[in-house]
Amino acid sequence: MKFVHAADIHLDSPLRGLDKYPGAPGDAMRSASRRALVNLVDLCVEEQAGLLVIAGDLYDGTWKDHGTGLFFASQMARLNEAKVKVVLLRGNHDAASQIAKNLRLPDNVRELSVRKPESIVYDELGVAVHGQGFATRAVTDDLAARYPAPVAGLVNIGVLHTSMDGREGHEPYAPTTLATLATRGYDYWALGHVHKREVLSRAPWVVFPGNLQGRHAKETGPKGATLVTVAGGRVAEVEARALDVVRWAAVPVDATGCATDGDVLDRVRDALAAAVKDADGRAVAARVVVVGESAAHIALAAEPERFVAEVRALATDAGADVWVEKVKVKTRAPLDLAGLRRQPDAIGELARALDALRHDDGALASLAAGLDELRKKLPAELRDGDDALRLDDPAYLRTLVDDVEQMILPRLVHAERP
Ligand SMILES: [Mn+2]
Repeated sequence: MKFVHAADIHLDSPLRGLDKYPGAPGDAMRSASRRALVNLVDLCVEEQAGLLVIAGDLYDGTWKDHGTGLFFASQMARLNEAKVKVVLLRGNHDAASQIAKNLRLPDNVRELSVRKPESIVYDELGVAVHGQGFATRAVTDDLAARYPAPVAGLVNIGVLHTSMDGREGHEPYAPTTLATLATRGYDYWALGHVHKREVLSRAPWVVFPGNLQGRHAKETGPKGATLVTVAGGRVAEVEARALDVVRWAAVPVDATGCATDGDVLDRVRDALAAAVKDADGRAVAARVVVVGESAAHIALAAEPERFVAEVRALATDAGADVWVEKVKVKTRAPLDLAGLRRQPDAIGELARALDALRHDDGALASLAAGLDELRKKLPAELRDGDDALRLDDPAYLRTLVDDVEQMILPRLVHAERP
């Protein structure tokens, strides 16, 4: 008997940060979560799995319209025809309190209660499934501690939406520990919530399958579900299967030694080609980060918009489905900073002032205070999140000093000795 463990499908949620530009593959990106779900159903059918377990956050939140629920129901009907049972429970995103609309699902689908832990026994599969879903968005109790006793003679699967003992970037919901899970005496813990795949234990098996489809630039690499083979009444094999249709890729490009921006573009082209190859025919959403000490720095820093446009044009020309989500230029000029700071002229004075600011916590704090009015006027997406302009944070301002140094000094030096 095989079963498939998935979680965090976030059906119909958009992929983030993919703005439109000419030639960008828009349709492929918009339908990604649905097509990944189709891949999940295909996997269950092809592997003749007896059971699909979905460990929460099937939906991203309440649906815009019934289309989302109807699409899920249609895929569950395909599993019903193939005689695949489905057990799901609600996570923080699709907690009972979050999803107002109701939906009739085919008979093969069972939802674990949100009121108390319960067990569903499939004698024909030799499996008992235990779990409790989220009634409200923020469940802070250790739900697993009250899960039912295992059923003797069956393979016992615990389903839980949890942050365990804390995972970076994830809300601390239904926290628990490996020790608590082990006391339940189950064979396999099918977890959800954490979007990065992780096998926490092999005895018993405790697995985050990761989300089905990466949704933003931090969710790179293969995404999918976990295929579990049961033999002789125990878990015999656990394997990751990639089911994503758009692969997020971090594409680092080292511009060290490049003489011109054209040389850098050649390296970007090669790096994008490698990312496309890694994605095995999927569409790629790429974040290109150019680093290194390079004479091309002045050209890149002088007209960053032009460079970004050229990178995107190059991705479009490549013919593959590549979406350049963002281009970050973090190159440095081949400058003798220490030498510049010793110069007795105006450039030397500026170089010294920037360096002094970097090391002066008081000055950075008063700069932060001076920028406070500006910070309050920033739109929300620039005040929070990964790429926020944290103008109230002296450590962040210190990184801006680095940027300013690399923006101004090379051009002044270049203007003096072209
Ligand atoms: Mn979640």
